[in-house]
Amino acid sequence: SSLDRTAKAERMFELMDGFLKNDPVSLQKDILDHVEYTVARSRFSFDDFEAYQALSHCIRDRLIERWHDTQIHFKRKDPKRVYFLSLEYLMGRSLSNSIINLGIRDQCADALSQLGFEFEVLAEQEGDAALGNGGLARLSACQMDSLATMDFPAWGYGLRYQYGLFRQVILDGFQHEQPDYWLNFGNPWEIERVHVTYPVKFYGTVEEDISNGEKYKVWIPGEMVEAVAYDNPIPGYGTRNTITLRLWAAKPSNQHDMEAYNTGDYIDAVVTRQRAETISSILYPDDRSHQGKELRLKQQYFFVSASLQDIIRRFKDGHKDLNQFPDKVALQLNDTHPALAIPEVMRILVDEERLGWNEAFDITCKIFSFTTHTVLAEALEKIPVDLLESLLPRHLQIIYDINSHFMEELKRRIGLDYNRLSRMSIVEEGAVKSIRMANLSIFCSHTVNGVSRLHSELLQTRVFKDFYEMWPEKFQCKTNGVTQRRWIVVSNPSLCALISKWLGTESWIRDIDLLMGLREYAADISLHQEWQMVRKINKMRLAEYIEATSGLKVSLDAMFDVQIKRIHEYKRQLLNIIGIIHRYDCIKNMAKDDRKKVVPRICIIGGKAAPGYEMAKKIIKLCHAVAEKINNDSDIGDLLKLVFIPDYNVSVAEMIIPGADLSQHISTAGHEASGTGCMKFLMNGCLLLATADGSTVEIIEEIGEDNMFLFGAKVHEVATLREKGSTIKVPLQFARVVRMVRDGYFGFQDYFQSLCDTVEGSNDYYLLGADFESYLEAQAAADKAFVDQKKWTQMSILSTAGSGRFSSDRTIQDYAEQTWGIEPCRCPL
Ligand code: AZC
Repeated sequence: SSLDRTAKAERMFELMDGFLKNDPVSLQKDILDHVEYTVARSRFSFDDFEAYQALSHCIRDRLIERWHDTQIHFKRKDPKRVYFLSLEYLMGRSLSNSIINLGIRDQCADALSQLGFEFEVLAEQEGDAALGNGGLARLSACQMDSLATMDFPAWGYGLRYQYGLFRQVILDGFQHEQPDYWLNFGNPWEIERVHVTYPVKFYGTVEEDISNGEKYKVWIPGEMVEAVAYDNPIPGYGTRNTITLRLWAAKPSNQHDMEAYNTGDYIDAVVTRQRAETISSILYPDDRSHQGKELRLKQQYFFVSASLQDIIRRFKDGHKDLNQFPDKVALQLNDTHPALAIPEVMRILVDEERLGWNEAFDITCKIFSFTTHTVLAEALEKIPVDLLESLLPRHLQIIYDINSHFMEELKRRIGLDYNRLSRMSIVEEGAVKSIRMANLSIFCSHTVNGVSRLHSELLQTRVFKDFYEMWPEKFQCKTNGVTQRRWIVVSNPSLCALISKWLGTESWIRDIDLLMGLREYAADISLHQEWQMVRKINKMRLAEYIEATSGLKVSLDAMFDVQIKRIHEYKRQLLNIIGIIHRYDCIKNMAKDDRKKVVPRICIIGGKAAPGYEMAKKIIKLCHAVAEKINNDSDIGDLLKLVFIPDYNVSVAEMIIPGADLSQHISTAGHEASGTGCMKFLMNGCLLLATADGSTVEIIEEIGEDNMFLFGAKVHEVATLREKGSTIKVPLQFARVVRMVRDGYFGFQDYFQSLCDTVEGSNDYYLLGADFESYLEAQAAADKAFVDQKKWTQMSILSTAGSGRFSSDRTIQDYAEQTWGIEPCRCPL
């Protein structure tokens, strides 16, 4: 009986001696217990890594308590839930973030120092969880933090890749990729759920059956794989709420070919079984072009199928009527990667639950919302029909059915405009017949959004114009944001303390709008002094890192000028490098006296290139070749240095961003959907040198054009410039620098020719030449401002003060109200 159960639970709780305690002595005891029983080391001799492991388990225990309470609370309250479906999460490290969100940083530091360890040193032992490529994946991680902090009943779903994003190793200036087997040393932040498993089916045939006089389709699969859940607790800040990021791993299925075992080849059968695990073994490292790979499609469906089985099981535990599904469930598609969830929901509703087609489709369209993260046409996923037909035959039929439904509706509304019909169709005819996942997602979602205002407008006026004209009410904008917990509190503790001191409260960590309060003190001399001191400490940390990784000693008085992000032609790292060569050339040709006026710069570049992206790899090599020349030129001394920081990832970003004076966000206008790096720099008081692209347009509105260095063609000018092609006036200095590279000034003459080709004449698609003059002007303005440290510091304070709108808390609030229709569900303390 339930009374018995309550009594039993109470007795157990008594035995547990209540919840774990967070005073330093209790923490010490727990850490030592884990040294002994979990890590199995002697409590008299354990090293930093073992101490990190023990501490992590001690924190994990505390996360689990809150997480249990949260799940019980959600179950009891049964609110509408949001399920965030994303194939990528860039979580980085978990220890510091967890301790801060649990509110026990100081207690942990005390406990450790009494045991003879330093918290910072242990935190450095942790490797990054890099289950994603770039912006999209880090955004998912920031949004999970906000969902937890703001008490939303949310679940994240993803894949537990055994190999995360490759490690970048630089040899002789070239990028090499090495596998990231991140689970090598165990992962204390996940909990394996051996009993939460679902079968996932592939291949096979579709047959027809009749029951109760009605025909229906049955999918007879040819292969079966098991999905096992790994739960990663995500703690909120300033709340007991701790939500779940559930990642699926593939395991061989037990039902799998019993036949083989019976008929003989035991070894072969085991080896085949083992192959099932490859589905979740590796993250695809190209962030925007993975068309037509079977394994990728398998990953997508594996992920979608397991997640939906889990979601439906949870729904059915308490609800019978599937018509209530949309009242209880919101499914968020993070880009088109999980879009197979649409035909999968239809398949479940129609084939398994036996709902009528229209009823099922009505439910489907009420639950999905779709975010797109790009404007690049090549990033819009297409799945070859052949591939889909063999792997997921029933899904292909359903997609065709959806499309004919769609085409009928379109014809009713626009008539027989065949051009338009074929543009909008979910099925693309052509050399390779394929399925347009974006079109499917738009048609079947109740809302579609871009990730900045500019991007959302471009979706409406260009990328998805046809759709916007039909369903303007579907289109929304959700400007991205980043979490201040990780990007200030964890990564910049000195700035965090300073902000709290001047605002007289720590509440801004949950209520970011309070940062605006700093504006009042933007001209205050004593704040200036403290602000500069904090910046200096962070620059020192970065300088030490540079020296450790590259051997280069850099002066703290120089301007630290940073560009860190994936290497892409549209992001124009090449413009940065050409600018650096130009600066070098100018200094070389300067009279001794003039050199005194040069503002010394440390140019820092970091980022990975997709392994198959040749131009991006050449850009990395050029950066190294130029650095080699400049850094060894005694004539230049401290006036200019160029550093490439290898293996850029989340934890490297946490160290670089607080130490940057200036950061560059210089994509050709109309190409960066939003950009989130700029928001992290802004929060940390780093000044931006940027084009009016993506979210920088909104940053300008918040801090004013005077507080940043803006340059370059605007979106509406880009098309005209491109039309002009080779008749654009390109500054002589630009041509001169490109010539230097072509002529072998930096060596590797042959290798760089094709790179130079991309920026000359009508080839210069990203308009480096056209924007060059304006770029140099912005750089000169930055130099000028840097000399006036009072002015610079004021701009820096105003940047932080104006960054509130770019917190992911704001983004999530907007999604909750305008897209998902969910409300907070706060677990009592
Ligand atoms: C990125 C966009 O390039 C970036 O501008 C944006 O800030 C970020 O998403 C988050 O919305 N896109 C990706 O990382 N990947 C793809 C496939 O677009």
